[in-house]
Amino acid sequence: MKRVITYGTFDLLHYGHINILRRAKELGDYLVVVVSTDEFNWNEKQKKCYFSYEQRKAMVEAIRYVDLVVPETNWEQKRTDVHKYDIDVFVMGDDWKGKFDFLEEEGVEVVYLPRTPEISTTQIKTDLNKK
Ligand code: C2G
Repeated sequence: MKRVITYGTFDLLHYGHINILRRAKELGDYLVVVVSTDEFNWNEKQKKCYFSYEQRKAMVEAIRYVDLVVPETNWEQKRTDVHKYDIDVFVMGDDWKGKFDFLEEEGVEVVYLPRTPEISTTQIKTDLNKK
């Protein structure tokens, strides 16, 4: 049983998110998705989510590739999460390339996957504001 983990906000869930979750699951048998809480998003990423953590959690849980959704409350938890959830592979989009290589020290394979171009939550909001 190869266990994969990935992190994100997943606000205004879109096909770019689905693409990375599908590819992350293809790297193993079990996918843990760590979704940023509202407080973490606001305090650490200056992101104001449209959907609350509970709403974003429910949507991510509904995705066929996802096996478990847990909260992300701080930047530091990755080092312990990979042991807590017995992770083999850590996956992020390549906008994070290099940022989490330290997790290899914890015996985890670190994989950065190409982002889906042209789509982002910011782009969706911008386009909707134009209408
Ligand atoms: N993503 C993607 N293609 C897009 C948009 C997003 O592949 N067009 C990927 C990102 O690279 C990331 C995941 O989808 O791996 C979630 O993206 P966000 O919800 O924007 O998450 P982010 O704000 O990057 O938070 O501790 C890590 C952070 O929680 C990551």
